[in-house]
Amino acid sequence: MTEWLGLPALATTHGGQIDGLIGWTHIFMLVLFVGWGGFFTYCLIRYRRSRQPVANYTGVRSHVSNYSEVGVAIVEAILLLGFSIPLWAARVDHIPSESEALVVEVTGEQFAWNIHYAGPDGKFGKTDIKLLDLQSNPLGLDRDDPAAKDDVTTLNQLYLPVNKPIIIRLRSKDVIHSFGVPEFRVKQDAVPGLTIPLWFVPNVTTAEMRTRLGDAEFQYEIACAQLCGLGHAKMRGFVTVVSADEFQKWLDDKVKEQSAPDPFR
Ligand SMILES: [Cu+2]
Repeated sequence: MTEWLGLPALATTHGGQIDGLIGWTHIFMLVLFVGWGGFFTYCLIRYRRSRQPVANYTGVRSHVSNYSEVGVAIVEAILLLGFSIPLWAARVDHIPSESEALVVEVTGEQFAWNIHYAGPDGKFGKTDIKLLDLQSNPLGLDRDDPAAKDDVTTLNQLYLPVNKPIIIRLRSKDVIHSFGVPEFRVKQDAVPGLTIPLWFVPNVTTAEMRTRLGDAEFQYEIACAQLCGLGHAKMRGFVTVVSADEFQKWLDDKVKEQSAPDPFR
């Protein structure tokens, strides 16, 4: 219904509502544009100098402009109260419970996305700034913490199961970044010192999207949506949406790979 907007393909359950709102706002703005434009043109011609050489001291007597302004205000109130606020409330107020969702911590830094999964125990291990190492341990994860043993971290690779609520806990290590995935219709600033949750339900796997778009190379991309420094344009992450089974297998493999004792320690 909103194809005429030319938005990126849609891949989350709530995205249709956002597109609908964008669509209605465009239609309404078009009506306003034509209305005001027409009125402006009418005034230019009707009150041109040759026809109206002397100012009219009584002014407009009709109330049409009052009524039309009230009409505009009503439509705006409907868009705001009927569409925008409920949609916003669903994003920020009705976050699904963590037991039925997958929680992933995403930490932005100049210029990469660090992804952190809690692993099979569902508990995120402790992190400590003293353990931070840009190459080997960019999150400062304390592998001696029992909860950290099965944690999985990746750089710029976010794997997600399809049709499951995903809660992202968004953070930043340095400056303000912004986590944006256009196909998911989500965008949220990552602010140093804050942990900001955002959630969505991806409903199209990467493979399905590749067939749908006829593009075998297609990737969901995390684009940093705040100018965050010189490497901002390179700050890309990739999201791979897979079936629940494939996700489990990927996670198990990663757990095995990353919890193996480090021979260099
Ligand atoms: Cu950034």
